[in-house]
Amino acid sequence: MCWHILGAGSLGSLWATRLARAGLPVRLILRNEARLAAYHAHGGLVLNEGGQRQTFAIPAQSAASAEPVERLLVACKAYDAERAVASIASRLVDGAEVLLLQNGLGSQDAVAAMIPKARCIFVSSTEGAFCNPPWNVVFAGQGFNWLGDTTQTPPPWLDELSAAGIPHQWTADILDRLWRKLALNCAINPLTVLHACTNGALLRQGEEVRALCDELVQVLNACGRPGAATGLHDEVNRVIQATAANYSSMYQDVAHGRRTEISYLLGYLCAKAVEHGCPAPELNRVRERLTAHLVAKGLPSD
Ligand code: NAD
Ligand code: KPL
Repeated sequence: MCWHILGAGSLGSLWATRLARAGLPVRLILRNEARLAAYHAHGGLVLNEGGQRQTFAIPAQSAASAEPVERLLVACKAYDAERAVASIASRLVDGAEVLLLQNGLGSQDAVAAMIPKARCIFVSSTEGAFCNPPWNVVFAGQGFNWLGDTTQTPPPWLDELSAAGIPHQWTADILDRLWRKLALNCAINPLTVLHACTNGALLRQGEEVRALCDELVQVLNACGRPGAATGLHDEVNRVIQATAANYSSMYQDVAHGRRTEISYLLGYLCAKAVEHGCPAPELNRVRERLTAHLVAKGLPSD
């Protein structure tokens, strides 16, 4: 069965090139004819891994193609996922498998509601990649991919991921994993933007980090996610230390003038806090400061 990849950016290209390298059938779905022409002019995707560059002439098509889609990896940003899936929804066969790679929460449910006949599988990824220049993906950080859905039954094709060297594990508690990553991102990323600093420099903002973690634990518990709340502050400190020299993904988005995924991180969390009657003054204050910061920079605040 063919892997269709919707969104040939950083993670989409990283998955596509590794699947293609393993000899698996892959098709890129690009937004429109202009993107398709640009891709064809480039002649394929380049994977840059450990200083080695390899080009893969992966077949591509635009969203307007009529080819049926049985297995789809959605590798767009959270704010683009719903519109991107809508653009190919009529091509999905009944029972199609749709892997959702988006960070944060909220976009997955929106996509799943739109395609009720598909099996939506959520992915939480800690791998790191960036594209520079376009169609050239740099594999920047080893990580892991947790996959899961509501049926709890692993799909039979996980061995294809093993063959492609994509580190992964099926998990029965994918939502806890997504909530946990959301909480880590909410504790670290906004502060790195507001203090204009590396993750490691947050060690000097210990009180602020602790206050956020305390509230995050309360919200996670109120939302029925105690598994994602356990030991959160310790893990946040471990991540800050382990990634001390790095700039968070949100810091990098802002630094490059790109839209952030704030609505699917702090925005989602603060909305859930309201829904569950859980006051979260610190989290709301940080969200407001971040929103003002984005507006001042001329960036979307949603
Ligand atoms: P990206 O911006 O590099 O790639 C997204 C791609 O989707 C772009 O090429 C864009 O043109 C394409 N796209 C947008 N709308 C489209 C449409 N309608 N049709 C077709 N293509 C469309 O983003 P990314 O860094 O790969 O991130 C994807 C998701 O993975 C995000 O939610 C991100 O937070 C998450 N993530 C990324 C990394 C990483 O290292 N890059 C790590 C972990 C998680
Ligand atoms: O995932 C991250 C990011 O930068 O988005 C870490 C390194 C965990 C910081 O929150």
